Amino acid sequence: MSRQPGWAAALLFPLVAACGPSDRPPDAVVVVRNVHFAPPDVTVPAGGTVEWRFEDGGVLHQVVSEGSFDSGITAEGTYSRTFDEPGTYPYTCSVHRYMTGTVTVTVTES
Ligand SMILES: [Cu+2]
Repeated sequence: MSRQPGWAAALLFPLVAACGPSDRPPDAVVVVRNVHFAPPDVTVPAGGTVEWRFEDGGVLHQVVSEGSFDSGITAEGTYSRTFDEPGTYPYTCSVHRYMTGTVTVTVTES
């Protein structure tokens, strides 16, 4: 008689590994490059996440929407925000006021 206790670990490990918070991809990605948001306008469902990636060779930028969200001034890395409330969220860069974009959050059917 032989027992194989290893099967349970083999089954469970991929599930656990898939549950890490960083493994869920954002619903929209905005690349900050060439003093521009690309794309400037994104749409996500309610509960969706937008990720901004600062890839402008050290140029400082800030993603800020008054009263809603604020990445802080940064030159690199990423900033993510989850939008639970449907609506339109215009944002800008405090360093370059002509940099503007919009996040539109749509109502999801339940
Ligand atoms: Cu900027």
